[in-house]
Amino acid sequence: MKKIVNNVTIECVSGDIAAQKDIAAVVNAANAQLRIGGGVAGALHRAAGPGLEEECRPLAPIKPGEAVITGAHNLPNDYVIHCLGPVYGADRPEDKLLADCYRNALQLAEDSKVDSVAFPSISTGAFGYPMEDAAEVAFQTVKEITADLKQVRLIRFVLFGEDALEVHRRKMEEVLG
Ligand code: AR6
Repeated sequence: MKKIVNNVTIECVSGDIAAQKDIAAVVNAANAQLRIGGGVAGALHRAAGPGLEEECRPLAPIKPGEAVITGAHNLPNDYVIHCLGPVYGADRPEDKLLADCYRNALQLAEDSKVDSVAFPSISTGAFGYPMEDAAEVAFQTVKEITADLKQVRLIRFVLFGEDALEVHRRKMEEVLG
């Protein structure tokens, strides 16, 4: 499913964030220490190899809502953008912190002249953010920012499984029309 807003294509697919061969920058749902973890952080670090953790070490720790950019090592991309999402119910206000993740990640992509970015559904795994609410924040934030993007022309949401894809499809229709 695709929408075009201000000349930026926004799409949802189901798949693995570590296998997005045609995308310049993939976003990591990171931990504060930027170490290998479970979920997205596990998949990306395993596929990237140990060089990614090494490059991350001097950049850590990061705070909820922050993002940093590194090379992609053995991943089929040019960059990894690491975002620390809010822990639902603990880092507040969670909607603002989650929006900061998307905004800061896209700003780093712009600064690095990246034309395509793939996001996972940040905070909706180990960090417990209800997916429907998180998807609303994600699409609203992306919608608002499209007018300012000069480099990024494709934003892909890579969802883990058909249920997650369906939630995002519905929300995308609601928010982006
Ligand atoms: N590709 C795409 N989406 C995935 C993948 C994948 N390979 N694996 C899981 N998801 P999470 P968080 C989905 O837990 O909630 C880590 O251990 C998953 O179903 O990766 O931000 C870090 O070390 C969920 O919908 O990220 C941190 O400590 C979404 O991606 C903490 O978890 C995010 O799940 C970050 O928690």
